Amino acid sequence: MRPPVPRTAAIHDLSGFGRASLTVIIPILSTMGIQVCPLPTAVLSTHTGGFENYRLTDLSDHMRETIRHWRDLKLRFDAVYSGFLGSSEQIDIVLEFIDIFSREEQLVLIDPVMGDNGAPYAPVTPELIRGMGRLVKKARVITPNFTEVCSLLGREYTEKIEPGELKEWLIRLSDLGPAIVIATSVPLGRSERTSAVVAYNREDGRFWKVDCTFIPAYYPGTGDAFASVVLGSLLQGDSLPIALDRSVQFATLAIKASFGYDLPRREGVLLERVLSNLKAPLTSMTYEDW
Ligand code: PXL
Repeated sequence: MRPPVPRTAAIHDLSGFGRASLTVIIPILSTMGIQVCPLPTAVLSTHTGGFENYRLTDLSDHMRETIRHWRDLKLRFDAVYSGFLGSSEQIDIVLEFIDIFSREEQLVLIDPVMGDNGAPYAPVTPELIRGMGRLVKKARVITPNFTEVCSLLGREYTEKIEPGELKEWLIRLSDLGPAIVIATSVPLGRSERTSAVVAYNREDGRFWKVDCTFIPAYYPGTGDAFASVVLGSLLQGDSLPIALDRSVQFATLAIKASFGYDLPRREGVLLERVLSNLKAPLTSMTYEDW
């Protein structure tokens, strides 16, 4: 019998302080009615965005053992969702995971977490960046930010991109494997104060765009929140543009709920204040068929 609650494996790190990765992903997906089975890639004292001297323990061996145990248990997953990896050797572990647990109709979402604002995150190596290029081939959906789009295509980061060129880039990423490519923080730049989420679906050849309000603040973990809402929404049966709208609206609300307080940005958004909004119906649709 199909379980009444969709189940996802979540292959991300567990950062003890700072609201990123699993500490964001689990509450969001649980609130959206999705069972999350974490396969932690690394345990960190804090995430790496704005904290120095963080401690990172790579969990590659534990991941391999967990995969064996879950295979023996014959666990089934409606989705496989991966993000920040603790080292480049974990690319092959995630590929093995996808091979072993693949099922028809399974949603494989890879968030190729590597960097932001034109720079790689501190522990991200050139090998990991190359490996991410192999991993995204196995995904149905990928959710790179614009910095990660540039990395995956082997291009220099640019601060502005024209619509025609962006569309070509998304098609090239999709040609690598994923049917759906969702790029965030895209500097389409009618003004410096806006960015957009743009998605391409190879299956119907359509592009979608949602403009994002510019808030002059960067909070770690918002990419994890965004991708989690995309996954939860698609698993609930939403269309791609509705999933995009829900994700942008939730991430924007989370940032706005935090911005008015004089709190260190590195502590992340006040997720606990906004989680219940995930249960509310969308009040407006802002997507464009582009
Ligand atoms: O939010 C992405 C992310 C995930 N995991 C770790 C990070 C970051 C971003 O800084 O440092 C450990």
